[in-house]
Amino acid sequence: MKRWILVVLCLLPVWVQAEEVEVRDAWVRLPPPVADTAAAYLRLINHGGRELVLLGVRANVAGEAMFHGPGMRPLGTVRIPAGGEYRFAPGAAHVMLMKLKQPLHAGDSVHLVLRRAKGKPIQVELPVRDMRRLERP
Ligand SMILES: [Cu+2]
Repeated sequence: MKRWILVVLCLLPVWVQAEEVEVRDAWVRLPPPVADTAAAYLRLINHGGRELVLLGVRANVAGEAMFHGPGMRPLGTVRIPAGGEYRFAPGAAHVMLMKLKQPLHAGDSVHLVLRRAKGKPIQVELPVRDMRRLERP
């Protein structure tokens, strides 16, 4: 019985973090073959009771990554109010992946690490999607 309680306590911090921030609609747009940049999109929903502040981002496939607003304007921090959400979406804010280390292919998986002002970083897996294929009639 005691052992079970211990297991539950060990799992709790991970569970709390997972419940606090929900990630949806996460994907990377397949860039043209010659490009060394790509854009990543995702929705972050803050179910927690306090503001979520993101200070930066890293990606396994990119030498550099940062938050961009519309028109490629760098965003220092991203703030998501308690109970609110933030959308990185085409035509709006996005996560800019720069200095790509390798060519991306549709179906590849990209790993993002979002650094928070407080608490553990948020880890996200994003599939690479070829929008040209989807937009074709
Ligand atoms: Cu950009």
